[in-house]
Amino acid sequence: MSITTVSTTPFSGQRPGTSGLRKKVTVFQQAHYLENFVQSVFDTLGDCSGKTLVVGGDGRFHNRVAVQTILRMAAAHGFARVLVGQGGILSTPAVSCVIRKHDALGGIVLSASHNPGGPDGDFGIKYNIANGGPAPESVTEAIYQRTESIREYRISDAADIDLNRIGAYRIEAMAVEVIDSVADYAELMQQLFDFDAIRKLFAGGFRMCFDGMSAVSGPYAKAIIEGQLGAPAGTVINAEPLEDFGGHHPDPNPVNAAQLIELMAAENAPDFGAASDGDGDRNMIVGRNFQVTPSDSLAVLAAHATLAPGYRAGLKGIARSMPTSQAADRVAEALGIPCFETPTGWKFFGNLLDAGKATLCGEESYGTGSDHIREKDGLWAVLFWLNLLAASGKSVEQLVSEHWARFGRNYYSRHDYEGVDAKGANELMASLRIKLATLPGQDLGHYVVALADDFEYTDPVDGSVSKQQGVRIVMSNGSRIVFRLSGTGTEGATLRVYLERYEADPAHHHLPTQQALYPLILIAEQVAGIAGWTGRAHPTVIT
Ligand code: G16
Repeated sequence: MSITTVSTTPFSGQRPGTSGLRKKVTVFQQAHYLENFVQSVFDTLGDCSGKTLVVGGDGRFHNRVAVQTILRMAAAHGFARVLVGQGGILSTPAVSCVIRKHDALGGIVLSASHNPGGPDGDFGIKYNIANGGPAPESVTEAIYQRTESIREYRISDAADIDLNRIGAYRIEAMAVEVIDSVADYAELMQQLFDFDAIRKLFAGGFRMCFDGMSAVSGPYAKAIIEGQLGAPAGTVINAEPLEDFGGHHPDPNPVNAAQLIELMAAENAPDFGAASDGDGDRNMIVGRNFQVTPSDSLAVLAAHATLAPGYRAGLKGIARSMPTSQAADRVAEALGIPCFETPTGWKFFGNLLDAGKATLCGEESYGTGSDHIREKDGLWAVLFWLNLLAASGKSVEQLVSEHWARFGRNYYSRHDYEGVDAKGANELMASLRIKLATLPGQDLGHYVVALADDFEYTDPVDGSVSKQQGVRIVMSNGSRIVFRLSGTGTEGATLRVYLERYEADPAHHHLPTQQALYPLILIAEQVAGIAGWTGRAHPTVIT
């Protein structure tokens, strides 16, 4: 074994987006592309002697190749030890859990999350810091700057290690431990939730369907839900992680998890349905013929959190991304705790969690989590719901309807215009920004604009400022329209339009969502000229 220094030249565009660097697999397959980025991460970290690194991914195509390369480079950089998931597999929440439990310096997550996989699909890489969470912008920006000037990287010529076999290996002076992908994570879940109560629920005939979407959550859900909680075999469907996710889009929303939605709407449907995404950090919650929005899910979990053993002491605060509905704000107000509004991106929650300012966090994009780790956590949210169902004896629909009756309902929907021309999308945003100053006080339909701005966030812990995080038009009654461009797509641009209407009166809580939001949908088109700028008369995905 020996370490060589390889000359290279920078690739343009290696700036991490909302969640790491995401590109087509074919881009990552170019010689030196992955190596340049990994060396830039290591150079940003500096001396890593004596330190531990965690490496794992969602099992998508290119995962194993990338893991072996990273191991050889970590050895060349002088890490003392790397913990890698068996088969190269670790869900994103599991990486966060393992980093924290084993006091690692950080971890590398290989995933493009909910983006499709396979040779023509997407791949991604993200660095997480010692708290287990995604690196903050100061770090990702330093990594990016490094990619712009990189001239060489260092790599060992060691042979591949056997990722399938749990055990200890060595590359150069570095120890490699192939670990059970599930064990540490499952142990943490047992500390947070009442497994006995959930076991009794299943023993009493409660039926559930968990859709692993042929992605990374399957092994975790099988081990915990079927193995430890005693749900019957077959409760977890699409349980085996496949390199191309079976050709499906591993995004747990009603459009992509159509099989689950159909099952939950059928006669004799299970009591509870759930799905997770490519890397296991997102979740969708479904009752019998009843879909729960991620924003409502966060609010319901917050309102009942003390039913779960890990949260019995109560919540310190709640944090949500700006476009997420304000349902959680009402719960925070009732509990007398703060509610923080952050830009989109889980990395913005890290400081709040580390500082003990927030306990639960959530995003409209099917992400929910807490201070148990520093990533959103799909299976955690599902277990939390199971705990609530077991402790309350109520159905999903009952819990949510009662919640609306108490707090009012925030009708909510996101309209995505995927893969549109980037120039048109940027011009749409620019023209909206120009209009902002003229909007307050204007009558739009039945609404009056109270506030129109481009969301800017000052982190209450470190004072860092993030600008241009989404254009929001807030009406005098709290209803809102938010426009922003996705930071996770790999083709053209994706325009996201977020619509929210508050309804206090329980007599109006059961309208179809798109109907309830129709006046706001018309205003969004009127103000932004979406069809004109994007050439699309309709969104590609509505969630
Ligand atoms: C990532 C981020 C989330 C964000 C989501 C959508 O999720 O971690 O915080 O809400 O992308 O971001 P955008 O609207 O910019 O596409 P994931 O699950 O893809 O890692």
